[in-house]
Amino acid sequence: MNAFYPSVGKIRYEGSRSDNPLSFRHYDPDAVIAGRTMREHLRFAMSYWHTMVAEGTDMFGVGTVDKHYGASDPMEQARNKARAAFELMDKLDIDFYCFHDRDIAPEADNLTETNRRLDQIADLLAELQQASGKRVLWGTANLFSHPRYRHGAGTACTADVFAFAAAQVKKALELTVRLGGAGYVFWGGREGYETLLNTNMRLELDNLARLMRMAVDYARSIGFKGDFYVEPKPKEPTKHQYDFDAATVIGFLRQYRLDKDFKLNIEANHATLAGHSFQHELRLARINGMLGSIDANQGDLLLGWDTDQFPTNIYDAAWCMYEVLKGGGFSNGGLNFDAKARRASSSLEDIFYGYIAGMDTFALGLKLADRIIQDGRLDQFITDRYASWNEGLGARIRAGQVSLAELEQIALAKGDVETGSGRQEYLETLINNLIIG
Ligand code: XLS
Ligand code: CA
Ligand code: CA
Repeated sequence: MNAFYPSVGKIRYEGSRSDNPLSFRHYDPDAVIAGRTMREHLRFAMSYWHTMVAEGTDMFGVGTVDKHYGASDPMEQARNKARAAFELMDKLDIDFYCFHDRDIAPEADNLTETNRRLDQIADLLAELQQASGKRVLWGTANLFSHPRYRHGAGTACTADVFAFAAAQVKKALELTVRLGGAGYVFWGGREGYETLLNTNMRLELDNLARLMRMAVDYARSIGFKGDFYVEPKPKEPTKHQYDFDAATVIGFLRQYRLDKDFKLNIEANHATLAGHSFQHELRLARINGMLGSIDANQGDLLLGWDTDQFPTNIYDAAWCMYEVLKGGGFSNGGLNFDAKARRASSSLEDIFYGYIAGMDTFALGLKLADRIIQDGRLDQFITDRYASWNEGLGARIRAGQVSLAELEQIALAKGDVETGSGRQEYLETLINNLIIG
């Protein structure tokens, strides 16, 4: 397949000394690290919306990249888009893709025709998957672009809009199942509010949970065996989104007894928008048994919005893969590049440079995370720091055997206590030395 990206050949691993910019220097798919191949650890996915659809439009100007794929008819464009997607994944050796319903086929003026179009494109995608072995990491419904969702979808103020959203979720689930998807994402793009002056927050949250419960029940009834994810994001497009961050989403899922059915899809750029580090969000998800999948990208710390850049920060990638390895690795999840080339990066090759940068950054991140774990000094430091909780008083407190009054007696008897150094600078240097070598 060489129809849509004729100037780029297959990207191959050439090692870190290669000066070929269209090669991998770290991503060696079949190399084994910590008992699995890099391909199995990283489970890279292409985001259909950024890569195949978005043309670089921003609030100040039209697109800079032509994504018509040589066709003028919208359905022919959608078919070519699918073919181009598989050419790109083949050339980059990417095994998975993620899509919204509206990415793969254009919406018509009624739902019946829209769904017919989706089925037609799904036929083609199934054929392309069959021929290539590529798979769907997760599917989702776009419940935020159309004006009907301007007040929300699952949190809409009118029941009719809620019904439309439910119909779209049902169809997106059917597509995901049909294409063998390993996951299904809820990202609440308009599920939030602009002002409390017109908002019934209680009803909106209850309804969002209702939609999610219906989705789980229906998906399981049609044979979906994969994972459901909620993807936290604090704001943008709404001023305040209900799925603010990992902690908020975990609380929501527990409140509505959805915590056994959902994990989290953590996006790096959303973490920093929420005022957290990427690793903080991953850690919180992991220690709650809910680290499901990851949207690998990065923001720009000088800008306050979701820039969705291809990830190049080696430290962030290393800490991300550290959390993934500590969590036992991905099961149904993976690393989806929810990332786009900059608007000014407008040549055909630029998207390849973007993916190569992201894939190599995470391949290196995986190697470094493994190195940190194998080295063992960081983990040992933390174990030692909390050693007093494993015996004597600490062990008895953890076992719930000590009262507040008894603790007071212990403190009074001691008069005062000493505690050691946190040694942050020592640890930062240890990590630098492990990373830089
Ligand atoms: C937008 C989100 C979105 C989700 C899927 O900021 O990242 O792309 O990943 O709807
Ligand atoms: Ca995302
Ligand atoms: Ca984003």
